[in-house]
Amino acid sequence: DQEIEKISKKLMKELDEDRYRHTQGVMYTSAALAMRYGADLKKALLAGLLHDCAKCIPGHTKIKMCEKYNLEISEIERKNPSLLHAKLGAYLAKDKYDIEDEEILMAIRSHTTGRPGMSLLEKIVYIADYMEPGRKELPNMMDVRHLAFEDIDKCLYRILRDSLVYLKAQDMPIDQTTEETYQYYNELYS
Ligand code: DGI
Ligand code: FE
Ligand code: FE
Ligand code: FE
Repeated sequence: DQEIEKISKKLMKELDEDRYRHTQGVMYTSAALAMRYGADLKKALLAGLLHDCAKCIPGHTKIKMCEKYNLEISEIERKNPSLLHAKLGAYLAKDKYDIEDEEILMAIRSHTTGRPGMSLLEKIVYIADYMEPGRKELPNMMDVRHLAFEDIDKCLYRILRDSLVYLKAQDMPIDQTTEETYQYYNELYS
């Protein structure tokens, strides 16, 4: 596909080698999940490809850019500017990569913290980000990869839960949206 090729080339200049490989992994994993669940294949490819487009921008530059583009920065984001790569990525996907589709932009925006009431495409990108083949082999990975094709909502809940446990164990500050997303899906699927 021409658009995918063009964006890939551009991304190769913005990302380091590992991150580029990761985004290719997320792109194809998103496509596989889109096939399984009947989501729009092209949207899944584009959202997966672009989800981390702002990841390799230095922290202080991320903050500057968010201020310039009037993207809100929470206390926790100011302390952990890495979290900003999701909303900044959605902004850049539109501004620099000419993505107009709101579903794709939302999937990029919500891929780090999740969001209560995620669309199918958002779930796909969130899950693909976690389980693409290049990801570190966490102990739960076999289960997550199996569940992803068995029951997407159970899989999403499993990742949200494991991630929150991990963040708390590491004593990392929890973003409000991360917490709200977990609570929302905990009531639905626990
Ligand atoms: O960008 P990726 O590494 O591919 O993946 P991602 O965008 O899902 O980011 C994962 C990182 O984000 C992981 O190291 C945990 C962190 N994270 C997610 N939610 C929160 C968080 N970190 C903090 N401090 N608080 C959160 O709520
Ligand atoms: Fe990310
Ligand atoms: Fe993630
Ligand atoms: Fe990622």
